[in-house]
Amino acid sequence: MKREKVRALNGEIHIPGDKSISHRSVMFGALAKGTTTVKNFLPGADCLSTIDCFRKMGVQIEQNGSDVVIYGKGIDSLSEPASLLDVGNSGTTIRLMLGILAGRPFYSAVAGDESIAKRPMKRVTEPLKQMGAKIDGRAGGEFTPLSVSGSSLKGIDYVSPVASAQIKSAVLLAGLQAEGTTTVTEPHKSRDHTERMLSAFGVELSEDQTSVSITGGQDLTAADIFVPGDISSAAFFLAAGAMVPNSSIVLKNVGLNPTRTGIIDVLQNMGAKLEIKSSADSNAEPYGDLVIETSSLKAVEIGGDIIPRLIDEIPIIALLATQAEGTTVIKDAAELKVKETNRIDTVVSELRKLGAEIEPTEDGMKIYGKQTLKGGGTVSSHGDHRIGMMLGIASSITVEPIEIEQADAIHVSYPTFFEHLNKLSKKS
Ligand code: SPQ
Repeated sequence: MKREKVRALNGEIHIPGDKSISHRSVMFGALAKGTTTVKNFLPGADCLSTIDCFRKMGVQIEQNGSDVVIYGKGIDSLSEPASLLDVGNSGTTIRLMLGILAGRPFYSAVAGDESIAKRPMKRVTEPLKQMGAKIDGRAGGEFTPLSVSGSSLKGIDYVSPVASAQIKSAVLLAGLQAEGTTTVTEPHKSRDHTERMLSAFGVELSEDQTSVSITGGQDLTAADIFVPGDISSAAFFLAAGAMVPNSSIVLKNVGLNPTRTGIIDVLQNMGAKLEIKSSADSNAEPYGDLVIETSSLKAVEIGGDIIPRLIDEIPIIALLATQAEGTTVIKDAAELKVKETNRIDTVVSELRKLGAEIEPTEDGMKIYGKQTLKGGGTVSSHGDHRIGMMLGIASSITVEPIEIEQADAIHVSYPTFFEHLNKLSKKS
């Protein structure tokens, strides 16, 4: 796909539903008793994989664009899938689903695409095995394909070495089916959509800073869910609005859960003209409208407990940093190495192709600003949606047009991304 510089970005867009919340709405709706309705569901490839997997376990799910209805009959009604549960590119689907499958009394086999086959699974299969799960796979359960023979589980007190909502959620979902209480403690608090949505489905949890506990044997009751816009998708347009001259963009209904708003803190620290217009709440998830204008930006240092609050935004923050005065340092972000791609390597290699001065470090990167990005060549998403969208935004500021290979990867989380970018763009 060939993309070229734009003169300005102006107008208003509705950011599609949050990916993390959309996955959970289908999973918890499938475990609940009763009819769950979901509005503003994200019909991206990852969330459609989740729907497909639960249909294979006998759950009736109707999906019409961003409207979904799940006819739940309770967790005990899930049935043995007759074929492989294919999660596509979705780490959230496989890791959360493993927590559910671990306690179901049937056999299942789970796998995904080439990227999933490289992503570490022991971070989830190990604690699940400690609870009594029977899971096998390549390298002793580290890599897909994985097989799960459901068994009876017992609660554990798990101290996770990394802040990860996928680990926390998998253990809690197994804990829901386990005897006794299960507690997960993290080094820093990760996104808490599982906790908020389980509460909306009537499950009791107790939380204490970086720990959360659940007692097994609780039933989920169907709920009506409105999914706020995904702040990780909005982040691309927040960055674009701040970097492209003569711009002013309104982003409607963006999720503002404090475990996800690190990008807002970073933009404000960089000096961006960013305003939060209004805010509301749905199923305990806050959201609001954001307004961003062209801004002069300064470098920042990012590390510590803000990292889980913006982990998926680091590719776009790296691009932003090329347009900021000074040197931006991102540290404590080694988790980037085990995402859809090694996002330290792919961000550095693709931004260098555009002419950026950027260095990888063991746990992050250093970006030198302020630079003119020349562009003019071919870059690739490497099959990673967030790299594809970062490059899409980069093309709006490069001097020469750029060719983006594997741009289709964006369908995982934001199928209408280029449509929205074109709608806002004034070409020179
Ligand atoms: O689902 P997947 O493929 O893992 O997606 C990513 C993304 O960029 O969209 C990660 F690559 O988001 C994760 C996120 O990084 C989604 C997620 C969740 O919904 O629970 C949690 C984060 O991952 P982790 O490993 O910190 O739990």
